[in-house]
Amino acid sequence: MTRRAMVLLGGPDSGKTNFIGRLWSALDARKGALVAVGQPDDIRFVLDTADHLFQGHFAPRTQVTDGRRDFEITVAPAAGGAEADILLPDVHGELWRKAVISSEIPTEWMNELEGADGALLFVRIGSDLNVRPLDWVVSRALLQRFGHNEDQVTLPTQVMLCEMVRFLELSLKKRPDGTNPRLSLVVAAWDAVDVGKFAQGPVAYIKREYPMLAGKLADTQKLEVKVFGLSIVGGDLTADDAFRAEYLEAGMDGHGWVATQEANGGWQKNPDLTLPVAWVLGF
Ligand SMILES: Nc1nc2c(ncn2[C@@H]2O[C@H](COP(=O)(O)OP(=O)(O)O)[C@@H](O)[C@H]2O)c(=O)[nH]1
Ligand SMILES: [Mg+2]
Repeated sequence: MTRRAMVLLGGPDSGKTNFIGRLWSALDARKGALVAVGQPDDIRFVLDTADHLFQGHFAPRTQVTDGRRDFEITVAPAAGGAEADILLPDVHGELWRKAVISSEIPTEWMNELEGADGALLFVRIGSDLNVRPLDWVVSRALLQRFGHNEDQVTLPTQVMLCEMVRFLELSLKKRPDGTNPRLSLVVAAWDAVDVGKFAQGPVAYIKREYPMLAGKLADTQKLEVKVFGLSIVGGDLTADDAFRAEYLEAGMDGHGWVATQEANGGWQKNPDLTLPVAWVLGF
């Protein structure tokens, strides 16, 4: 069997853990492009997250001390075909942030990055922890100046995202067919945008909010990139009581979607939450 590792990265509070929990439920429900083959070994944290979602709550933020947890599972294309073992390490966003500030990736993650041929990069609408863009030159100078005192640096989110993309360019390996590694850029909490922004799509959102990241991704010769909007249950369980009541009534199945771009350029909600992973695998 092919072992296909991919990395999951993004800043703190960007939606990574909730996605992993929801992804497991979607793989297990066997209705998407990608289905689970058997039961993974140790997925207690994934089940915990899924449980929170079942009960109508987003999973609470991961504690820094948790460090890293892996979700490892065998998947196959629903249409039939070769199985793949995928490894999705959920590294706490704070640890990525520190790695970017110090320009040093722990050896253990470096091995993970070098063994992977794809990645999912998360940003989230409305995160309190999104740090507004600063001038790149100023940010660079800040990084150099405070590089050894990492807790004092407020790293602008887009500087961090660009550095993460640079890590990926440097370390991901080619796909088994010799083509460039794939990166799904996932804009989480896409249910939080209004109809007009939804129609413009997450690519336009990235260009507007993170122009430097958009530029970096447009220029890269080393990665194949696709952008998705994501809503893990189709609405906001924290702030929207009417939505939460309807969700609790109907259950999680059928809730949640991925926004994908159609051939005509328009954006559609697709109920298949496995798509960002299936695309990275090429399934
Ligand atoms: N409205 C909405 N909020 C979300 C969604 N996904 C995540 N969130 C919010 O984002 C917070 C952080 O998500 P989490 O998965 O813990 O992020 P992580 O720190 O990257 O693992 C959650 O507590 C939710 O409040 C979504 O699809 N829709
Ligand atoms: Mg987390």
